[in-house]
Amino acid sequence: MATERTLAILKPDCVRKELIGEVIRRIQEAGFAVRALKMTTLTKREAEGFYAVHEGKPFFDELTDFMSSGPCVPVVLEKENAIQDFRTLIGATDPAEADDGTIRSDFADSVGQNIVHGSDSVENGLKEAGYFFPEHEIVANS
Ligand code: 3AN
Repeated sequence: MATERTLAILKPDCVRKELIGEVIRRIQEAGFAVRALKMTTLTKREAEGFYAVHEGKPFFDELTDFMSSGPCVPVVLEKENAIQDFRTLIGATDPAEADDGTIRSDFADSVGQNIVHGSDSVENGLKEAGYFFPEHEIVANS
């Protein structure tokens, strides 16, 4: 299996609930290597750029308001099969449908405020990591 890159974002609700450490602990325990990490507050425009694929959807304004409502923590992760394995670790978008023991099932309040983002394809993992980090800020080994 190939090593893949995924971009996680610990969303503003994760930061507000003081769950940064707990979520990163679960991510590392599941075997993901942390290659880059920072805390940043997105402007509304930056949130709109990141979620451009959802432009025009009814929840776009709510989503980008929320994502720019406070600090978030983007994290570049690598692992074999990272895209699928990360989505399994976080659970379904709607926490009410997420499997028991997943991050969203344990900590998320709603489909809009669901603690963590994960890339949905290998192509988007690379693209989304580049949205937050130039390649020279992504370490090769940890
Ligand atoms: P995922 O993050 O699980 O890949 P997507 O790509 O379907 O989910 O949705 C992108 C983001 O948009 C989600 N993280 C979620 O917070 C938000 N979102 C999706 N559906 C809704 C909705 N019905 N109402 C509010 N926010 C939503």
